[in-house]
Amino acid sequence: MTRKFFVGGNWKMNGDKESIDGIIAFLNQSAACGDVDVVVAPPTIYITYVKERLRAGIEVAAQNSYKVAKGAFTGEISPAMLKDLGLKWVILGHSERRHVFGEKDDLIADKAVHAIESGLDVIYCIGEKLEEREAGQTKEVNFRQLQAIVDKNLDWNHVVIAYEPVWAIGTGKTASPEQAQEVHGWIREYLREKVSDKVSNETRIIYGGSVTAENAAELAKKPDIDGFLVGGASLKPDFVKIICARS
Ligand code: G2H
Repeated sequence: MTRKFFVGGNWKMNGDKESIDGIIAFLNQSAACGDVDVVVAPPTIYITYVKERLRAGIEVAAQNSYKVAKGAFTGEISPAMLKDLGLKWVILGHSERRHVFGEKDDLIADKAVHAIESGLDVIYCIGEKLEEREAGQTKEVNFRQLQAIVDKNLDWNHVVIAYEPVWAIGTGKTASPEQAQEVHGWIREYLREKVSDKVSNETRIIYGGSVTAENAAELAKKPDIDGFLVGGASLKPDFVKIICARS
């Protein structure tokens, strides 16, 4: 089964117009390399600025969206608004949303359902904390986070799963290719058991957590690693090497 390689750049709460111009310049100048989906997620306020300047072939994602289309929800944005701007993707359930802002599985699953019903594709993030890994709970935690959307019976054609072990995020401690592959394999088997062979075979499972130009190629060789969600390194020209990691 060949799944199209997917590389997302999650800029988190970083950037201003000047630095974003620099990122757009290296992205727009990069040569296409192979069959790869490239999606960047700027801070919400810069989405239009980025979208108007990026070359065709690079999509823009939001870093979050709410579970309803409109209403009295100060500070939130809806999938309908993202669609209105011409966006196709949203990141949901990122560990910073889960652990800094206290988002729970139910809310994230509701957001995923609403985003897909509204016409967006979802990068659905899951991952265990260090203490959970050390307590032998890696499988349990990732399966619980996954089950939240399995329960919703959603259209899996519109989901990319990002496995991001929290202990590897922004710490410089990347999961080894073997550690990442082990969990990606578990996730794929879980999808086979709980959803279907088709969804298990076709859903892209990408890795996130201190991915760099140096470690991307080895990670990309693993059979169940279908791409990356990249934070810090997506702000630098080396991001282009990560996009090309499988080429
Ligand atoms: C994980 C990742 C991007 P970083 O959060 O989603 O960030 O590559 O900086 O660890």
